Amino acid sequence: MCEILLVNAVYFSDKDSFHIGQFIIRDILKETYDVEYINFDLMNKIGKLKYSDNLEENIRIMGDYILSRKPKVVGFYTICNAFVITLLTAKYINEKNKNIRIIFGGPHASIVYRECFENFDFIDAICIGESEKYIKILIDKMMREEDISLLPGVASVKNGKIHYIKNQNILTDEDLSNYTVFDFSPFTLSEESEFNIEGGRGCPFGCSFCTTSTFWGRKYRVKKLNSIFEEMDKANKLYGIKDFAIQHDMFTADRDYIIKFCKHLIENRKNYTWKCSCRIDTLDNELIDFMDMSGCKSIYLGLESGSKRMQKVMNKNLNLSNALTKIKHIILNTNIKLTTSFIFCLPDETIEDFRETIKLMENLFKSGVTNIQLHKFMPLPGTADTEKIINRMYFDEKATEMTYLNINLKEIKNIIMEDCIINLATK
Ligand code: B12
Ligand code: SF4
Repeated sequence: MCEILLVNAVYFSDKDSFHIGQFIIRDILKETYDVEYINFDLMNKIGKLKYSDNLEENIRIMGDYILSRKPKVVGFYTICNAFVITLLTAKYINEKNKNIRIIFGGPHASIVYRECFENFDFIDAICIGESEKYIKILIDKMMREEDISLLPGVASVKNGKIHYIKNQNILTDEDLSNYTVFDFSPFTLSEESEFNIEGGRGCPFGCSFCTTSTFWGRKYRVKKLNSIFEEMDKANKLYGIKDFAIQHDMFTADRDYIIKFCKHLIENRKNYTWKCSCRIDTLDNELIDFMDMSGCKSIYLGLESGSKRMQKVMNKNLNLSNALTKIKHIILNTNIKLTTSFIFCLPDETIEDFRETIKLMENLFKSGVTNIQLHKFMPLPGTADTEKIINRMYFDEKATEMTYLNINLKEIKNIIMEDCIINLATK
C-alpha cells in the first residue's frame, strides 16, 4: 500500500532504464508521504512480473499491479517513445478506479499538455518542466482536494477550461546543487556500477530537431563544482563506485567550468572515470587533453549530418572539417572513446545530403571511431522541424523504429534507400 506511486516510462525492454527526476521527486515527497517507485521493465527483468506478447494484456498486467498498491495519486514520467504505453496505462487505471488522481510529468507531456487535456479526460494534472519547487505543494493540495488551477508550473482543467501559469522560478545553479540522488532503489549499485549524476539543465543552442531548449529553456545551468565532487565522493563512499555518467544535454558549454572540473579531478588523484555529452565545437585540443587526463572515458557527440547545407538547415552549424580534426586528435592521442550520432530523414534533406552523412560515417570508421549511431528523424512536438512538416505528417507504425545502432554501412544504406529518404524525396 502507498499514497503516491511514481511510474517510470515503460519500454518493454531488458535495459535498465530510469530517469533521475523520478528519484528527485521521490526524495522530496517521501519526507511527508508514503511513496513508492515502480519500474515495470526492471520488474519484468528480475521476474517480479511477467510481460506477455500482447500490448493490451501488458497494460492490464501493469494497471492491475498499480491498482493493487491502492495509491491515492499515480505520477507518470513521460517520454516520446513510451508515451502511448503511458496513456493506455493511465486510462486503464482511471476506468477501474475514478478516485485515483493521475498526474503526468517529464519532457513529453510538458510539451503536449494542451493536446493531452483536449483528447483525454483521465489526467488530473500535468507538471510542466522541472517540478522540484512545486511538486510537494501540488500533492498537498490534491490530498486536501483543493483547487490546483492557480499553481504555477502545473496545467489542469477546471470547468472545462485548461489552466496553466508558467513557473517563472527555474532552479539556479545553487538550487540544482541541493538535489542530489543517492537512493536509486530498486536498482542496485555496486563497485562496478556507473553512477548517474545530473550535471545541470538547459542548452544555449537551438537545433531545429531538439526539444531540450523547449523543455528546460536555453539558460545553461550547471551544478556547482563542489556539489558534483561531493556527489562523486559520497557515491564512492557508499558503494565503492568510481565511474560516473554526468547527465546534461551539453555539459561542456562553459570551458572555464570544465577546465576547473578536470583540474580538480587530476589534482585529487581519485582515479574516477566519467563521461558526458557535448558538441564538438565546444572542445579544443587543450580541453580534450585535460578531459582525458581527468579520467573522461567517453564522450557522446551529436554530429547529426555530414552535409554542410544540412548543418545550417537544422541550425546545428558545426564546422565539419574542424570537427574531424578534433575527432582524430581524440582517437589518436587520448583514451577517450567516442560515440557519434547522426540523424537521417530530416525535413528538407536530400539524397545528396544523406550521401554526405554516409561519407562522413565512413570517414569516422576509417579514423577509428567504432561507435556510430544513426537515428531516423523523429518529429518531436515543440521543435522547429515539426512545425515545418506538421501538415505532411501521417502515422506509420514502422517509423516508431527509430534507431539503428552500430550496424554495418551497407546495411544502413539498404535500409535507408528503401525507407524514408525516398519517401521524402518523392513527396
Ligand atoms: C540523460 C538522458 C537520457 C539517458 C537516460 C539515462 C538516465 N538514467 O538518466 C539515455 C541516454 C538512456 C536517454 C535515452 C533516450 N532519450 Co534521453 N535524455 C536525457 C537527457 C539529456 C537528460 C535527462 C535528465 O537526466 N534530466 C535531468 C532530470 C532531473 O530531469 P527529469 O528526469 O526529466 O525530471 C524532471 C522533470 O521531467 C519532472 N518529472 C520527471 N518525472 C516526473 C514525474 C512526475 C509524476 C512529475 C510530477 C514530474 C516529473 O521533474 C523532474 C525534476 O525537475 C534529456 C534531456 C532533457 N532536457 O531532459 C534527454 C531526453 C529526455 N531524451 C530524449 C529522447 C528522445 C531519448 C530517446 C528516445 C533517444 C532515442 N532515440 O533512443 C531515448 C529513450 C530512452 C529509452 N530507454 O529508450 C528526449 C525526449 C523528448 C520527448 N519529447 O520526450 C530528451 C528531452 C532530449 C531531447 N533532445 O529532446 N536519454
Ligand atoms: S541537439 Fe544538443 S546542442 Fe542542439 S539544442 Fe539539443 S542539446 Fe543543444
